[in-house]
Amino acid sequence: MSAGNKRGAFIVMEGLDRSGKSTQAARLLERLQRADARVKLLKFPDRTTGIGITIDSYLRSESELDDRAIHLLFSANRWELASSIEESLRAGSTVLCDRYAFSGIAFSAAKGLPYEWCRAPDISLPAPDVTIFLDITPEKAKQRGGYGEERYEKEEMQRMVREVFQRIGSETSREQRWVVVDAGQDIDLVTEDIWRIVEPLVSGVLGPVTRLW
Ligand code: T5A
Ligand code: NA
Repeated sequence: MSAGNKRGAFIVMEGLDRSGKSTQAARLLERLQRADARVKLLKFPDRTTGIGITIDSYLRSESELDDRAIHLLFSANRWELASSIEESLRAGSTVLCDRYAFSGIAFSAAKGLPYEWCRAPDISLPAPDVTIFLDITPEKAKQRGGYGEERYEKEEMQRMVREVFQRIGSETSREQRWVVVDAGQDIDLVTEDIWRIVEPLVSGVLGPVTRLW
């Protein structure tokens, strides 16, 4: 994988809480590094920025915020990093992102905010070349360690979130691909499924970065 003037691929991992995004993102990072690709791993929410600290406090139920206000903060947290994502892609780095705008819509719409309203603040963010949706039932996700500590980690909420994710997937264009992976499988099988999606993407030539939505 020689760099040349080739731009980097933008890969997003999405899924319910405990679907295995962070585990798989770490494995993919390592594999891409071994394959000699320059790669950056990001995670949203980025809890380290000023906005991110406010989001973190909300998620831990240490503070309350209007549903619309927190939605806009999640989006602003992505906009804080949008230009650096684009710069990295242009410089030839692969950008791997643990959650993105799709989570923004899924969780807020699941709370009852209008779907179209939820999409609006993320219009024209850099669009991923592929979104890998780690699909798992809320029942199975719940059996994994630590479920139940943060605000949205309740089975009924996760069920609604999954339905919105399914709608998002069905509306995603062919250019901005949405690929579903069975996240209920053994960890190594999930890793292999993901690599089969990513390998051709990072070794191929990509057109210009597109925009949401
Ligand atoms: N949110 C986020 C919004 O509302 N709006 C937004 O715009 C955004 C960006 C925080 C919350 O914020 C919401 C969504 C979330 O509710 P977060 O910090 O990403 O988001 O929190 P989680 O998604 O919950 O992160 P987790 O770390 O809990 O889940 P992961 O990353 O999906 O799962 P992971 O990899 O940590 O794995 C969980 C456990 O399962 C095991 C792991 O070892 C680990 O113990 N595991 C498996 N076990 C069996 N089989 C497998 N295949 C396994 N894969 C992993
Ligand atoms: Na969580």
